[in-house]
Amino acid sequence: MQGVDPAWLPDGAFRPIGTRRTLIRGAGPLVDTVHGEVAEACRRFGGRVVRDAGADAGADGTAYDLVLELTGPEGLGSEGFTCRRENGVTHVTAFGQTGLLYGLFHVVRLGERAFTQDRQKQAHRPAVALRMLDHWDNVAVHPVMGQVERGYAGGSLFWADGRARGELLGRVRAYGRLLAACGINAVAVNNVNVHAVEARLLTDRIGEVAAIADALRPYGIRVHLSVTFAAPMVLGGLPTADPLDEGVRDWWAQTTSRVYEAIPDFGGYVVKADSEGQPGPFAYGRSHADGANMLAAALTASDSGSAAGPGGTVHWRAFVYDHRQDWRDRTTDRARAAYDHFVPLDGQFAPNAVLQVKHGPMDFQVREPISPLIGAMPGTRLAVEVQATQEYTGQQRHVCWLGPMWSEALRFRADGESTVGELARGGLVAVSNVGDDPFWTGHPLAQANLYTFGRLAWQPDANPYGLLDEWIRLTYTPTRSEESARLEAGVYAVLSHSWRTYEKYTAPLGVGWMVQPGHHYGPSVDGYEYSPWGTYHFADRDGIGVDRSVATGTGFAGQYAKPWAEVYESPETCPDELLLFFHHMSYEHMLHSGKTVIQHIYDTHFEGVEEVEAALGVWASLVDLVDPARHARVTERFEEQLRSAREWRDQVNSYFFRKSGVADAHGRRIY
Ligand code: GCV
Repeated sequence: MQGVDPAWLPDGAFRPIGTRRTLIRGAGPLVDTVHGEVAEACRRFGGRVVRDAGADAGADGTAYDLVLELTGPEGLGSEGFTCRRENGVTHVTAFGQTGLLYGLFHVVRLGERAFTQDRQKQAHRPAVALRMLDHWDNVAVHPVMGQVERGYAGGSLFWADGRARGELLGRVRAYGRLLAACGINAVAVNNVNVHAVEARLLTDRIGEVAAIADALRPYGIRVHLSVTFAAPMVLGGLPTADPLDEGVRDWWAQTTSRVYEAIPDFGGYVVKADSEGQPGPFAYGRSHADGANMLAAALTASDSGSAAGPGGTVHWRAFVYDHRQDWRDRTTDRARAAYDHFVPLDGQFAPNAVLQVKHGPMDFQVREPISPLIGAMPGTRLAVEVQATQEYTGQQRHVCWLGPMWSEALRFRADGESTVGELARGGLVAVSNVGDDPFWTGHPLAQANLYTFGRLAWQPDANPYGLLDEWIRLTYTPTRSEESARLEAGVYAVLSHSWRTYEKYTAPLGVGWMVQPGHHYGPSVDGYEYSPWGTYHFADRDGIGVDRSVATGTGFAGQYAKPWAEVYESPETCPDELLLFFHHMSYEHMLHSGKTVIQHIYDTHFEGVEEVEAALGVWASLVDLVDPARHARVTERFEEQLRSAREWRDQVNSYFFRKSGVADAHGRRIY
């Protein structure tokens, strides 16, 4: 696609396939997609592809290098596949068409190795069935939040100034291709804050959603829609949106059935209710299970008989808290809210209702503990939500690769036994970081977050650093050269530690929220201290942090199962990086690291800036190896990152020096 960065699917990644002979066996629209991919690669590189729906592989006497075929069930579901290489043939089999597509992209990832090393038959299937991106895209430009809420990659791929971007449907298809190549299979096309224009996507504007679904379907991606709970009133003219009212239930059932007429494989609804001003069931004295189950029933009724496979699902967000808190009120703790609201409802949600939970109890800060809801609702399907768009992690102006953070969250064992697959039975969801920017993600290196998310959703216990290597190789060095090793090592050095670096120069030890209010970019230590948002650090002359212990604080630590409740309850056992999330500590308190809290703050802030300087140096040294436009874009972003990191360092260090009066042990410059 002209002028658009190929990201992790550059032409060169298809060379090993495109120079060889491939046989494709099977029929169906996604097999057509597979064929189209291979044919295009052969056109470019001179190989050959044969489409054969009947005969045995090789029966025509041709020696094939690659055979991709649909076969009978092997217990791998519609998305799984097997791959083996023997007697000079690489063989991919799948029961479902989507599995065959994923098998093709697996071969692309292997590159030359797919054709040079024998391998025993290996089965691959996703650990999590739903691997989804939520776009916070508005149809009409919102006066405060703009076209894309918390979007840092230009405009929306789907919408502009109140209309669907029909001219970009080719790009939407290319987006679907990128997503399939990292394993993502669902996209919600509009913001969870559903404003007046966006509400109509559900009814008279559903055709625009159907056009997006058509563009994504060839890559195995189903669309979902964010809807407003008040839709029966704002769209249907009913006097109420009470989920137990028969008229309201009928309205949802009929509306949903029209959605399925337009989009037979529609994925379902995403709902933000009773949250940050969005309407919800509380207004009618109903529970969130009542609300979710009403929509689940509408989706079940409408989907019965559809050939689309698993039915529609309602993704009901658990991000419910009081955003009009009085900062003087020390009894309310926002971190507790989701657990307090939802755990009593465990077991009451319909089978096709999924509770979508942010991975931390607050809101995508650079460091949070895992949400105590995860693992506490065994009778409910949960989806875990992470944020690829870097709202609180540098807004795609800073390099901040979030793979290790997500991996830590996904590896967390609430009770020491359950597995990620069980915890995320309802799926893994990321808020998308993509827009109409030529590099897709504004900062070209932020593509690594999207790729890593997709691959982790497929295999949550994968080593994130291995996935980073994979992304670098595909994106930067699909065709090996003498300089490949230098280029790969350089990009790896810039990205691999970048989350920790970002953490070092921003809010310390899990306390969070020291950002500029509203847009959330750049430092403001007291920016949220006297606000209604429930986001405080309580720094005074003696210490800092929020006491969330059971013994003397808000009791939040007690929401965890053992052993975590005990680990977090005491400053003696609480991990350093979360200490100020759980406890109010004196500046002179000695951390496990052997440093005091205040010295840790000074040291990490100086180190963070030094690490950005070093990363910028590494990036500069790659100038001869990286495409000039990509190199220039990253350099420009790095300059801003360095400016901003210095601002963070100086504001945070000066603030705590002035509060505490404790000098830096190394006598460095603090203002
Ligand atoms: C879409 C945070 C963000 C909001 C976002 C909200 C949510 O509060 O700042 O922009 O709204 O999370 O997840 O619903």
